Amino acid sequence: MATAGVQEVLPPSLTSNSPQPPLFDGTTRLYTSYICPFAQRVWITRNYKGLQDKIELVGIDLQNRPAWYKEKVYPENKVPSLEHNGKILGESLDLIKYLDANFEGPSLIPTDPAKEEYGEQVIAHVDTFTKDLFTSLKGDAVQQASPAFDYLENALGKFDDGPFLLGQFSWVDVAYIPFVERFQTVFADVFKHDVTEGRPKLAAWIEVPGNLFLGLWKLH
Ligand SMILES: N[C@@H](CCC(=O)N[C@@H](CS)C(=O)NCC(=O)O)C(=O)O
Repeated sequence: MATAGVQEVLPPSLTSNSPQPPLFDGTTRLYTSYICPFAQRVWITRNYKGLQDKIELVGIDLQNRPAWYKEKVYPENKVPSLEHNGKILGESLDLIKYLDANFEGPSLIPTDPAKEEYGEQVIAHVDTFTKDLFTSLKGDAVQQASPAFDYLENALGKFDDGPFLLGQFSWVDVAYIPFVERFQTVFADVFKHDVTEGRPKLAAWIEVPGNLFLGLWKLH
């Protein structure tokens, strides 16, 4: 894995006062917020594939967004977005696949049809998963979040050729890990609850990608 242990100096996040970087000058840019879990999916993909020198990070301060971002770059006004080949593309899950298909580096999409199919199924669940976790915070969080974490524990048992959701590391792990890492921290800090307790596969899974990738967004 190309990126373990590499610490990148992150460019400062641009604010409403910041001039717009050149657009469509041939540079590939990932417009991002370093703390956004959706954007982190694409950031992980970029780094896993070893594309740090090919894709420039442009940090955006979401609390004090530059007007040019919505007006000139990405009308949806969200991060992440990717500037590539004269176009701006969005949506984190689409961008993982786009980077995988259009750039060099190890692939994140398995070729085994059984893994491909199961991957699509687990990806189709990710929005429900994150919604359920956010909703749980409004009630008895530990109890209400339990089925979501059980879902992952169960999914992790499907392939046994590695600790990841499809056995081998894939885009499915990338889709989940920024959210799981966050909720694990919130549950530990706020509710004094370890979400990996009684979930050995989840514990092993969090440890591996966690060690590999958490450094990406804990540097600033
Ligand atoms: N479905 C989008 C969601 C992206 C998203 O909601 N990003 C948040 C930051 S974490 C954002 O840009 N929010 C700004 C806004 O909604 O105005 C994706 O997967 O890329």
